Amino acid sequence: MSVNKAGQNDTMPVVDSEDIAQSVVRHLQQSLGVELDEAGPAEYWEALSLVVREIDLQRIRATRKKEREGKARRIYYLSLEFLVGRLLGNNLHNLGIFKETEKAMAKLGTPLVDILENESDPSLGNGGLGRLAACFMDSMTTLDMPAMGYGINYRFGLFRQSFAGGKQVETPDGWREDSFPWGIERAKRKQHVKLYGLVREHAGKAVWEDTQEVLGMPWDVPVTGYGTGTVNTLRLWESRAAHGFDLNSFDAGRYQDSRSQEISAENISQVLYPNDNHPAGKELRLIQQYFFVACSLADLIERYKRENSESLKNIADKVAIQLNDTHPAIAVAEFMRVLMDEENVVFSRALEVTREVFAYTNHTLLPEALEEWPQQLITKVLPRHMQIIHMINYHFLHSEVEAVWPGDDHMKRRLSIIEEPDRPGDDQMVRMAFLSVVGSHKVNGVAALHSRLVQEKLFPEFHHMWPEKIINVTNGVTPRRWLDYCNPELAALIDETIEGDWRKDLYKLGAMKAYADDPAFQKRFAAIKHDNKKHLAAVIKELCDVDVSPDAIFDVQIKRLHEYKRQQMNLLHIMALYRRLLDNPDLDVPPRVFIFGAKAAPGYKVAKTIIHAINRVAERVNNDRRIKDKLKVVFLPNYRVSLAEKIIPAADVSEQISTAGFEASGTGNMKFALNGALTVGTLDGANVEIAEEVGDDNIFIFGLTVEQVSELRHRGYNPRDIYNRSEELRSVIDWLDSGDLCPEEPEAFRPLVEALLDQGDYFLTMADYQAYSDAHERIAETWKKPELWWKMAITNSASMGKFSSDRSIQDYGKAIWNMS
Ligand code: GL9
Repeated sequence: MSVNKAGQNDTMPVVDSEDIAQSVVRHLQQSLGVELDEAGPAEYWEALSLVVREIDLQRIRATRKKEREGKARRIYYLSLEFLVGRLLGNNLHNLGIFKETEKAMAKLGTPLVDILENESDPSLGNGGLGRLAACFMDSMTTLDMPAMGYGINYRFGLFRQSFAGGKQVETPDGWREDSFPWGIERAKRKQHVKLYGLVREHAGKAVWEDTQEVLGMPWDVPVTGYGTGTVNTLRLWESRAAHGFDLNSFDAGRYQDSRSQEISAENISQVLYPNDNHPAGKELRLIQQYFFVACSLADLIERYKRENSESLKNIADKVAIQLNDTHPAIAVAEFMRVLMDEENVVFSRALEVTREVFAYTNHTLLPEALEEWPQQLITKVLPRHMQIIHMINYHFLHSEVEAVWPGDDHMKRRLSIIEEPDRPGDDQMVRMAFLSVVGSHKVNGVAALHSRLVQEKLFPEFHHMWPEKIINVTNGVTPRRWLDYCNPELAALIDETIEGDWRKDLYKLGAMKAYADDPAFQKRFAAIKHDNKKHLAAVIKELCDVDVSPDAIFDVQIKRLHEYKRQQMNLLHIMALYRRLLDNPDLDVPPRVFIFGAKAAPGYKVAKTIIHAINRVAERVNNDRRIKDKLKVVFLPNYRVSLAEKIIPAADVSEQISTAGFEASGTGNMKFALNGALTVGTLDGANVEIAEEVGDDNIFIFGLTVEQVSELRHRGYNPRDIYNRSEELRSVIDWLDSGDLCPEEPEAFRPLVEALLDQGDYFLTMADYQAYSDAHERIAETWKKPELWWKMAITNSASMGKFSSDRSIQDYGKAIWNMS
């Protein structure tokens, strides 16, 4: 019997490789009906997942029992996205049985690494916001908080991306067609959701009737924590037709109708909308939002009643609900509806309770990202909710706004949850962010700078009315997935070097600073990076068929493709480097590999143009022998969590180059620094705090600050002036525009050129270009001094204590959820 690293406690039977091997064989034969000699890595993956699931389920029962007996407030995290990534390897790490499982599988003759590659990523999110939700579930569980995540079990996650002639092609991600042993259907907890219909008054009470009904079936995914017996649940709802066929219409002529009704009910959980920082505005999306909110609130209220009392008047003592962005904002109206219509609570008390229960996290300042729904649409789909929103708005404007700005109708119009139309007759829009602020006791931004801008620019009037309401909780990432699991060699080196378990307390990494200068330690740190780069080089070869050397600088930008993130600035600089090398092939510069990974929203034209342009430049550069391998460019297709896990440990340089004021936080920035990459970045989002933690000497900061951005806009800015002045920029933009890179479609890159030169360069790519290029010069100079480079890299990793999602969750606990 071996003792596990995670210090398993009494709820965890100690398991060794022999136990694991036996359980795997048992599941192969008895659960899957596969003989040992028929089993390949895919069968082993499934059997091993069932072994882990068995442990998870045992612990879930123990956790629930403990929670029922405990007095603690439960946290419900409502999110349309949970980008959980692959679960088997991560769960093995969290349970502390990774090493024993490696041995077990070696005995059975198939290496664990090969087995783990058989899991498809559940891509139930678009990017940072969804991944944050997954990191938070990991941390809440690790911290033994009674917590539950609620979301949607999409049949199709984020689309799969491939390239044709360098252009993005999207195909559906039918991830559940592969088996998903982690999801457990819980029919006993199904819910019924009403939609459409009308509101009538019966005996002075509003009654919502003539509705259509949809069934919500919960799928539970266990969430393991690290070094604890606690296993929490992520409950994902799937929609189904409530009654199968409508029997009344089940006659020959109307058969078609009854089928189509069933299909439309199931459509609700069919597909994740692929938008980043831009709402789709579709009726089905509103229905998705309401569907999962209604199921989740009904479910948590049922639990509250089972465990506490039939009356909901003290529910806030036991329940905290966090809204992950405005996507679940309709929950405010739904909770009010349940309290008023089903529990007979009067309006004013219902609003008090709602505010005590709810809190809202804002994740973006982009004006186009702030969700608004036409009043008419809400009235059609959710007539009672629209009435309730009017009631909330009336109370808010006429007693709360009135108290602060008496008689000020202008202010009432500005702050109204229901926007006045610009022109009479236009649709009135419901501002979901305002509903969220008004319905919550706390609102938080996701990095210090972002939260300040939320207070000062986004919601200044709310901040004036309620100076305590808007606060900051800086994002974080789980060190379990983003160091322990994805970079095991570095994790082992750290274990050998410092005292205590950094997996549970990331500040402990600070002790590594003492080794930043140590040549022996530097050598080992650098060797691990080199090893990781070799692995990534093999992945690049496989996916892009490009040879890259692990001795080159690996410079990485992986994130959604968006103009504010400025992949186009990176591209312009690469094109310039290439031209410099063509002018002088013996230029004394370190060899560099620029690595991209990004999906563009299918309807976002300029973003797709940028992908196309990067791919075309890559093709040209990679096939040019004149530059002697000093420059390579690769765009890895289908960027997703499992690819990030391979890229991040291998990065030397982390590109975090958004226009200041646009990236709310970023979380990739934290993952890179944790794994010893140096950041080239603007003073935006959490970069500001990363710079504070690592010190100005250990990061390459460049570019305009938030203040300078608004000053420049104010003064008036013409990107053409910069184009005219800069020979280098002119030459690369003209090249892009010349048709040379895409002869079969010479206008292909026009939308990008226009955005940069003719449409005002809203994201100030031209304005920041020179500073960016200079920062890269500094990077190249630093690379030439390895002792300095590795000192900086080690210092970065050692300084990431603050950016553990455990710290974020503790902040939420104290400042928002009132946990002792
Ligand atoms: C985002 C912000 O843009 C990021 O800066 C932030 O780190 C994350 C998490 O707080 O939230 N908001 C947002 O809409 N997205 C974010 O990543 N977009 C996606 O998730 C696609």
